Amino acid sequence: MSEQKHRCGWVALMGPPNAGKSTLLNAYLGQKVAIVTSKPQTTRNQITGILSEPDSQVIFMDTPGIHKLRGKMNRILLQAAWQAMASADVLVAMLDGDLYIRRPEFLDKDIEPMLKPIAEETRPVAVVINKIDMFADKSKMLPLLEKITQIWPNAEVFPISALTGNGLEALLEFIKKHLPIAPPQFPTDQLSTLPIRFMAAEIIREKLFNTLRQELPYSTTVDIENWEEDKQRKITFINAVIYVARGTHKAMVIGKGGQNLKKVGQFAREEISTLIDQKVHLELFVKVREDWQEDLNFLHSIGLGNPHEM
Ligand SMILES: Nc1nc2c(ncn2[C@@H]2O[C@H](COP(=O)(O)OP(=O)(O)OP(=O)(O)O)[C@@H](O)[C@H]2O)c(=O)[nH]1
Ligand SMILES: [Mg+2]
Repeated sequence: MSEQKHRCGWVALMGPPNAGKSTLLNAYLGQKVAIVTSKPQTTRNQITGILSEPDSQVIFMDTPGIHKLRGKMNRILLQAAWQAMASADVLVAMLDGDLYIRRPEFLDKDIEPMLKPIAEETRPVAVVINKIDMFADKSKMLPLLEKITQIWPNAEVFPISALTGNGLEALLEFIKKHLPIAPPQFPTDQLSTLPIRFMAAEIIREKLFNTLRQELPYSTTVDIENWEEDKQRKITFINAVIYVARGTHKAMVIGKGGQNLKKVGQFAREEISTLIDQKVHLELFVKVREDWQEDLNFLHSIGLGNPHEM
């Protein structure tokens, strides 16, 4: 491909919580840059993933799910999503096809916040119906397709499964086709614009989501306090703090005989070690910080709202 034909641009992955946005990003990159859990509202930042191919560089912005919730942290999360939308060349709005086929009543509520912004959009929009692996009878999708074409006639619709990879090529073709002709903006071996220690904190947060029950993970957050590389011994020493919002949560995070914390630490250490390709010594501390979700300075200090300034 000649240099003049090279395309490069920004793509916003948006949609309601749990639709599979982060899963799609990881699928395109063939590597995990965004954490994924079965619980909604996992992503808390704008996560970038850079897909470099000979003819193009697609810079994806994975975003927190768009939903209506109060509180300072949730406002920051929504801001991250709308900011990504504002700076994108191409928009990808993702819906959980499986959910609306099982529970059609969720559709209107989920699309409501995006209804007008997307309908009035002049940039290229792909509406993605994800999780098609979950229903064998594809005709069940028809009412959903009909509704989308009606409310967003400007969008092109792509049924996909981010999990199995079905439909991903067609969607990527659409994205690439609509990117501006431009040289790569990042080195072609760079996977994300996020600092590695932010990614490590995210990995720990994912393990908290997987290990802790019910609502508890939502009131936790992770901050890397210390990161030191012993170049001679080829070990990275990491101290991370898990913040909880209440004293009672502390014991729950630690678990009986420390079993939860041990599990989180072990899984996170393995994954961070793979990420940085080095042995990792990880120490986790649990601290109570009441109302951390309402403390803007604290939220900023741990990279929420402005992850690039961590
Ligand atoms: N069956 C099926 N499950 C999927 C698919 N894509 C994602 N999932 C699952 O859906 C859940 C949510 O996926 P995420 O990628 O975390 O969703 P998200 O949109 O990033 O969610 P938030 O960050 O919370 O907004 C996870 O359990 C995924 O494994 C798919 O194509 N098929
Ligand atoms: Mg996500």
